[in-house]
Amino acid sequence: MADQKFTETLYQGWQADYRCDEVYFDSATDHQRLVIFKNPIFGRMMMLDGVTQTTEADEFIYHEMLAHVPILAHGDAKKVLIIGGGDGGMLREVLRHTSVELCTMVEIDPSVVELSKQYLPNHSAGAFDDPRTHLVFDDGAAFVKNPPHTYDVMIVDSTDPIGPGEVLFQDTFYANARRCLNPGGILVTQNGVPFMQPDELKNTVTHLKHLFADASCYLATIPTYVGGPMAMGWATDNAELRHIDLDVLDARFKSAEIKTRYYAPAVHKAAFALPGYVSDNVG
Ligand code: AG3
Repeated sequence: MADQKFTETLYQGWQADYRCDEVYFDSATDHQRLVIFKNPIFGRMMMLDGVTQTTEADEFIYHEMLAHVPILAHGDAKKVLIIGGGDGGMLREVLRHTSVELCTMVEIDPSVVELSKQYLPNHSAGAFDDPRTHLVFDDGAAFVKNPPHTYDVMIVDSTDPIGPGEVLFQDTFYANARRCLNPGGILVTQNGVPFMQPDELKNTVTHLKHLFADASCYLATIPTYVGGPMAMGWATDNAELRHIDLDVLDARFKSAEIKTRYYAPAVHKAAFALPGYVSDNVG
């Protein structure tokens, strides 16, 4: 079994092989092929349709940066909406904020939630049982057409724009997403690795700029999203929120009393500094 491997097939011309020491699940759900296995470096990891989604070892970077950056920039987020995020890692990070009163999570594939609870229990770490959690099984693109609430922060924790995730990168989705937000609300999105997927970032930010007063992206380096830092899309009508002072973030982070391993106020600030090859795609 030791020389078994799973190959990530996201990119043409470059593949990453992950050694597999144990397979926990490998089968098609109603929406996609879902694999959960163990790798010696990354621990248990999940692939959907041949693309690495999350691993025990590096998930903290992605989840901390997509949750705490918008919530702490906002400063008073009470209602949060997550689109996707079936593994529960984003829900866990959002609910660390005691100021959050409701977190609605909309996942298209119930099997992702079920299997993550079973094989990746540290991702959700009990978050699905939190009374503030409102779990909905639906297509995120359909949900945002007629949401039951409006939200202060919306996090799109999606797959790449292939298969079920494709609609979450289209302008109708972003236009509906904007209507889900309260005034001054913030939308953040998983936007791929810009060195490898420059068009994905360009397309999203172009759409977002038509809809919001301020749109850009910020960066975080996640080892299994190979090829350089990942871009996280950022959109809001309050242009000041991208430039919050460090001492304000410091104070908010301290009073939130959250323990993190990647997020820190200085990292938050630095994440918005974009190298030229990235800012070229952001305009
Ligand atoms: N979903 C984002 C996976 C993106 C991988 N894409 C890539 N490497 N370009 C993560 C789900 C974690 N909750």
